[in-house]
Amino acid sequence: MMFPKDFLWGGAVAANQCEGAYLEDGKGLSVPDMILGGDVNTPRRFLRVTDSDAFYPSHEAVDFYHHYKEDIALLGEMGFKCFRLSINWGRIFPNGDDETPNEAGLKFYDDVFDECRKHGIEPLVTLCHYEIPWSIVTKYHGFLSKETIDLFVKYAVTCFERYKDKVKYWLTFNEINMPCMCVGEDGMGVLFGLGLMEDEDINATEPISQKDIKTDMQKVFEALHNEFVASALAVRKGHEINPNFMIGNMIAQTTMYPLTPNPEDVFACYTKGNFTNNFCGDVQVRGEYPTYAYKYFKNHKVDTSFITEEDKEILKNGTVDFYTFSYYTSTCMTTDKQAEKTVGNMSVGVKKPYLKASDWGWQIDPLGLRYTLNVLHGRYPHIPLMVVENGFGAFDQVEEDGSIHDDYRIDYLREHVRCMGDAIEDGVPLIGYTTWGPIDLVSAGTGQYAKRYGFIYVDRHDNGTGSFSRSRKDSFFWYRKVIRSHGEEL
Ligand code: BGP
Repeated sequence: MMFPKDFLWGGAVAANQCEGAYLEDGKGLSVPDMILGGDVNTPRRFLRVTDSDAFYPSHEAVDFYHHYKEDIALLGEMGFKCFRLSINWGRIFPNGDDETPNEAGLKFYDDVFDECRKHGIEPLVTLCHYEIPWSIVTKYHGFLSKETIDLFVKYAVTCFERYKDKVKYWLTFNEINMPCMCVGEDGMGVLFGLGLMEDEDINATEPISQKDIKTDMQKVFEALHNEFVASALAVRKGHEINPNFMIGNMIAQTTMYPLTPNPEDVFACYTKGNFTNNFCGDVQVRGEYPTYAYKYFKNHKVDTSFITEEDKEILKNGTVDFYTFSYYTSTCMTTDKQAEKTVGNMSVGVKKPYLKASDWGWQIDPLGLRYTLNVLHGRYPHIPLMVVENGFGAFDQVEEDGSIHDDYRIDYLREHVRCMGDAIEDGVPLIGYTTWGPIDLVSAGTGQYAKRYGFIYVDRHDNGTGSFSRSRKDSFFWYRKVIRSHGEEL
């Protein structure tokens, strides 16, 4: 195995999926606080929080807010070199447009980063992992408004200045391409990513299923453009504050293959994959909109006058230092309308023959990760890559003696680590790997506790029972061995 000695082995979480304490110490509401739980057969629903006693997974999540010391100590015990986590924007600016930041929120992350350093763990911080303050949705329609660019930059600068000596690695927006996958299909992805929602839906008094939340193509791409601008401005400011910062983008990667060698399938795959997987990365790495994006907009009657000359200049001057992505699954493309659909990380496509799938239907394709790394390196040869999410959501069984034998998770991770090692040998400059949810947390897609990714089990269940106590699964010991041996012992 070819993993470098300074490889950033670790895990990744998002504030809204692990912290809980959703109104504690001055935090304001943010988007996920409005999304009810679901399951593999029941889509999540939106309902603005009233006094309802409905189940909102983010409100308690796994209570990392009160367990962070214990959790980070466990990550340290596994030998983590890196811990990816997000700052919940609403803890810092509870209403999004507050004059001054909330000191209690800033202090919390100071403590978290200090705790990481104590255990020799490098934090990798996502500034916005679907955590747009709710007031920005209601007052500004999320990133549809130019004012939100300024609000984000102010928030980013506040974090950069406060943590400039504690955090080196930053990501601006989690899975910035999510709206490209969801537009016209799933309004929850658009709400998560852009904080964009129609007033009629915002004010609904009955829950709205994620598929029924309305999305408007013109508005989605205008808001996404503003997000690109906000990201580029933040990159620029960050480098002014600390020239050593490494600031990256983050893409939800769903690798696509043509279902058949029929050129029609090959071309359908190329155009779809290019837009969903590559478009945002091209803007953030190369600093300009690619020509195929203009073609897409033309085909979908999106007026692109929002891409001004001034904004083009900003994009050019705010390109990222490294490219990061999530990778769970792959999919196939075909022009055959009868082919059986598959599911994945909000992705659309059809089932790939040959592959097994998780209980949530996400197909398992480790070699696809090696392929993806090689393709990405070919596309952006001058910057390092990092896999910042990968993992296996599964039901875990706790034995009478408290042990958890999660061989299925180990099998999944082992094969993906092996393929990353092969990619490094192929010449890919891969600098790190953070598995998704090293501590069990609530799922973003379904809102469940039962869909577990962790090396560390959290005793909490969808029926509201459980003590939040933590315990080590078999995979905990396996990952510790992998890190200790620099990927030699799998
Ligand atoms: C990514 C998100 C994460 C995470 C992961 C797994 O899209 O960045 O927040 O949740 O997918 O998805 P799920 O939670 O639906 O299993």
